[in-house]
Amino acid sequence: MIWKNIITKTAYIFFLVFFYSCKPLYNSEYKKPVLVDNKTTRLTKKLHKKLTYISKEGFAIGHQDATSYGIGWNSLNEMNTVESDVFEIVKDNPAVYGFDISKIELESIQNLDSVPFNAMRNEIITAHKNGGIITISWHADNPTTNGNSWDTKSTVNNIFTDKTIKTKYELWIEHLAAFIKTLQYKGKSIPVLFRPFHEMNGFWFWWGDPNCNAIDYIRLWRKTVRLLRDEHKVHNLLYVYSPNKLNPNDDFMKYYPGDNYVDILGIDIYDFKNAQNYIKSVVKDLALVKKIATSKNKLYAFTETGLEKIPTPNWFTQVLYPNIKDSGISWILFWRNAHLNHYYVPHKEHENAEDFKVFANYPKTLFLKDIQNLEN
Ligand code: BMA
Repeated sequence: MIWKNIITKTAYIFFLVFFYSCKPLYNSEYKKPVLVDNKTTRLTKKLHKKLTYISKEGFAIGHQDATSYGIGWNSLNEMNTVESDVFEIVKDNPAVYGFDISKIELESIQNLDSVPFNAMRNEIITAHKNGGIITISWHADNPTTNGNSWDTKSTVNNIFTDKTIKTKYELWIEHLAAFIKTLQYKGKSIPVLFRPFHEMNGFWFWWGDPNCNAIDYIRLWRKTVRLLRDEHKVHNLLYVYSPNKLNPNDDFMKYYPGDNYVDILGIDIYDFKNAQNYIKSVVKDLALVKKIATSKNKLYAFTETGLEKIPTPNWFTQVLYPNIKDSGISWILFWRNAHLNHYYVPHKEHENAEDFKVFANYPKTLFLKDIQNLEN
């Protein structure tokens, strides 16, 4: 009898130890999401979980083309010693690395901003290896005119009604899938936050309002997901839907492709040298995105932002931070540091460099070192 008790007790203790050691690092509030791809890879599911955990602690800081080039340097230059403009200031890299695969559809060797795809692939692998998160946007060309993303001549309907354009678009997705499939580390696909056809409520892209109506947009999005997921068996993507800042008559959901086609909601909002307007949009739009995303058990993010050349003193600590600190976003992405007339993260000599450092020291702003040891 005594032995039986001891055995039962020991088994119980074993069970408890086993149960607690299996308990995920993430808090118990983590509700298993329904993802767009039910064949999504284990690492992609983990990325989703990691983002959930991050959003409870603060938000991951991202920079577009962070490691490709910056002010006064380019990674292609053999003499280059700079890791990223973020690193130059805060001695840490961003947690989120943004890339754009414009021109991959044409099998071009480099993207619209002259980043060679081979270099991009290496940067993606390194970022992932170091525990960073990858997000990819796609400034796709216009399949009807062969103009770029800003060629607004109507084209989306042609993808469904014109056989030549349809075939061409499908081939483009084949090229895109082929690139995504090369993003591998230790034999496993690198998870990617894929953010195609962004800012569709703006007038500047061929997939945007009024150049493409909501019905066509949704058809295009769904077709793209189906081609990647079902035909090309790409299973390492989380799909991110990100309209631009909402103008008074805009409806965030007007172009929404549906819960089964979107994993994460986002929004792009820029400060066009009007802090009051920017703050108003940030507060109002992020609250709305939060409300919608939460009701759908989806994550949400501030998918693009910045103030070009950052002329406003203490912009990061006084304009941006107080208005996002309790927003619940998973990440925020500053746009690219292209050259001295187009950059969104301060360079070393910039008057806001110190302010960015202070911003980076706040507990909620998570850079690479803050997230790299979270289970990957
Ligand atoms: C825009 C600008 C362009 C760039 C494009 C794609 O916002 O930065 O110069 O070509 O993004 O990265």
